[in-house]
Amino acid sequence: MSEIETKVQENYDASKIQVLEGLEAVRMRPGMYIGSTSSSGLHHLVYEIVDNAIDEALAGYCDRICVTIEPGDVIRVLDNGRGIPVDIQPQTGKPALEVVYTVLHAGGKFGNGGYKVSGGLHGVGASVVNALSEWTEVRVHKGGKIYQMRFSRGHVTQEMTVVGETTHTGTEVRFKPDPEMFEDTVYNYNTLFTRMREQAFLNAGLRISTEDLRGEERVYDEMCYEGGIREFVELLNKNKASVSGAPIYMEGSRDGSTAEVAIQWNDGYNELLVSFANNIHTPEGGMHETGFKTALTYVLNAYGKEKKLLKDEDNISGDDVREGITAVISVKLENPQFEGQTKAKLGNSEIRTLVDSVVKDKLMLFLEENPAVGKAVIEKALMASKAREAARKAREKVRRKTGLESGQMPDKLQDCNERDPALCEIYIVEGDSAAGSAIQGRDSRFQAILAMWGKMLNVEKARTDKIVGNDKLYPLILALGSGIGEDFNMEKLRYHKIIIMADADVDGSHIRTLMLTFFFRYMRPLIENGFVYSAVPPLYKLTRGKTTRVAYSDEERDAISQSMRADNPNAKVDISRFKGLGEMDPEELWETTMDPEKRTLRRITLDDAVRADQVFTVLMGEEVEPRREWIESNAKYVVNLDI
Ligand code: TSJ
Repeated sequence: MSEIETKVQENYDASKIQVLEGLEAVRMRPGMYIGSTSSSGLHHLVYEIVDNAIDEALAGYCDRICVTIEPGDVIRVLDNGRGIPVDIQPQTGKPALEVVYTVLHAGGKFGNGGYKVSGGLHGVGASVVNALSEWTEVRVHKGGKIYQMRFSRGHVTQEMTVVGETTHTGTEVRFKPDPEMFEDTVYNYNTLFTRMREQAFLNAGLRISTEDLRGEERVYDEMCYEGGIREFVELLNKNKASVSGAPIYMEGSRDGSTAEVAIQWNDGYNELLVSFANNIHTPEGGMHETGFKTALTYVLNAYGKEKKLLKDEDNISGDDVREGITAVISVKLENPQFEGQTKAKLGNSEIRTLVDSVVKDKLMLFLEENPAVGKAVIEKALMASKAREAARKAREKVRRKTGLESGQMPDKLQDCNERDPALCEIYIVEGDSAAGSAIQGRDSRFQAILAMWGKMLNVEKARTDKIVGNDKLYPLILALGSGIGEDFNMEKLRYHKIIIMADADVDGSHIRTLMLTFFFRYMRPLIENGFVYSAVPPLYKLTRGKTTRVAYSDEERDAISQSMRADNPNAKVDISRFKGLGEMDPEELWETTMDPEKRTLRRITLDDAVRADQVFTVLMGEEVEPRREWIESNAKYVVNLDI
């Protein structure tokens, strides 16, 4: 309070008092204006400034924006727009430029014809950045002159001055975030780059560059996408095979709002929907997404029936039509209402109607003109629908069989005697001969063995229904007892240690990848709770006379070999490589890999599973090129997935 009073003393001009009060409020409660004073708030300052330049681009006067991180984490933003107006405003008697920078909420309220649709999370703009910066410097190129003005923590430190002449127009802003206001004032280049690239996609033809001058080497990226969100969809779908050709683009406008949608289906099974309102990401979705989904489902059902690709009784669901879809939705509207937990959900219901009608009209038209795409998409949705039905039946079958009867265990399972799941382990073993050794070598009181197939992955493709409805995984689902997917129930889990025992070679690695992918997609809580393990079988057997030892790595092999010869360096130590689990006899397997007293188990983390899922997608996908690239760059990793 006393600080404001002091300023009242200093500045007799009443309008100035108000200005100071406004920006003092920003410094008192920065979080209210920029979300937080953590790294996210720090980056938000840049977005606030860039948004102004993007508005100028939207208005059609600017096609170039440069964002630079200068040494000392000073930010510089430059555009080639008309330049912030510098004329004296009649109401305040001050240059518009000064008002923009010193009056809260002034952004966009001056000039004319400015179509204000962008805007940061809180839409407060330049004055907030000024308030939260140690210093700010603005230069405007306009009408042949260069105007400059400086500020510090919201105060004017240099009145607007002409500092030179110029032949072009544009605005240049430099600011240094105030360390008194932020927990950390170091910028992350990648964060800015990603955000700016997103903005470049959302504003077709706008050239945005990002630059980092802090390090020894200059980092520079330039983004310009003539195709706008079409190219965004292409990027998101980069390593996937399209089943619908190039991205399908639809747009339309009504009552000053516009909607743009780009979609493409790939041969995968995931749905990726990215939506924006006024260039702001809306991860919580909202009316634009709702309109899109309704229209998409409607159009594909209507089209499919009209073209006799669907039977009258077929009804493909929203989930089915969106299987494998990548979609970017971008709407621009005058008064966006952001709702939800994180204010990232669009509430304007008129936008639902707009997106709905754009997609209904334009997609129908597109499919009429591109019947091959129409057919491919309907067929895919129909497959999805059938897979979903098969999965549902498989779940039901599991549900029935794992019901009350306890004698319903699969043939391939040799169960243990113990009944308390917390004390029980199940070894999932690849191949019949390894399973045979495991069955004989195990401690049957608490160790169960489930024999699985070998080498299936080379022939199997990655359809979701082939994972879920797979006959070969069915015994596993039955043995674990917990159900899958929506029906998963931890209470019913029969073992708290699920141990994947596969060879330390490529095939073993494939098996592990499939198993982890399966657990990750359908029984994720098992991994989250740390119930899934990988057995660690030995790689080498070392023998000297009657003494035999095993090693789990090359280093250990060398160390053991040395220690076995400690008394006599010339002694002969025979080293042989275990070729596979199948070659071990039951005692060997027990002692090296299964005995809880001696074995090593590697707990599978969610990270491992995510990686496996990605590996699986790449390895099993139809696209040859990324698969080859991936194998080449990860050759070692493929062989030794988890060692
Ligand atoms: F606001 C700001 F300082 F943060 C900022 C504004 C920062 C940057 C990098 C650029 C801009 C900006 C503002 N670029 N272009 C404009 N344009 C206007 O402010 C402008 C110019 C002329 C007219 C007009 O009606 O003649 C209207 C406007 C809004």
